[in-house]
Amino acid sequence: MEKTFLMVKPDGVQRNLVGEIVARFERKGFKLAGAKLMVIPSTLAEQHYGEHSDKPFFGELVDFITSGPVFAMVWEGEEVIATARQMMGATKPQDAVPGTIRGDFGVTVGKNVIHGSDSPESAEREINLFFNEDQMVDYKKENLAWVY
Ligand code: RTP
Ligand code: MG
Repeated sequence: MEKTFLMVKPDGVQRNLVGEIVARFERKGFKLAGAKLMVIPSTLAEQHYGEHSDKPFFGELVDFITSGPVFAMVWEGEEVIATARQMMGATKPQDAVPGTIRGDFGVTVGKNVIHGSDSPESAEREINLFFNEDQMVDYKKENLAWVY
């Protein structure tokens, strides 16, 4: 099953949005495969955002993402990579449609609450950067016959 890397950014953690964001992916029907609260070391931040290393905002981006705890997650499900990007909304909050996470909570492009892998290649790369195999859990959702 497809997996993606999602992360509540430092602004989202500061604004108490971890539960709200986790709840959206749970309600959608995706499965949480790994999660941890962590402060990203700058070497990891530079690797994670390596594709932006020549952009003028790179320094700011690395400073921000390392400025406080993030909530890093692996989510699993059919087409989870593209679907999570839809649920996140556009990078710039002014372009993000209401109902999306960034549309509902994002304030500025630099503080846009959530990160999500943008392709299968990024997802594999980012999951491997942030999670060891033993930090992810492979399990089945039960058939909840005892809920009535
Ligand atoms: P992310 O990687 O964080 O999930 O965001 P994204 O794919 O929607 O956007 P991306 O193009 O990968 O940009 C990464 C992050 O860099 C910041 N950014 N700042 N000042 C600017 O013009 C600017 N442009 C991008 C944003 O925080 C964006 O999420
Ligand atoms: Mg990106």
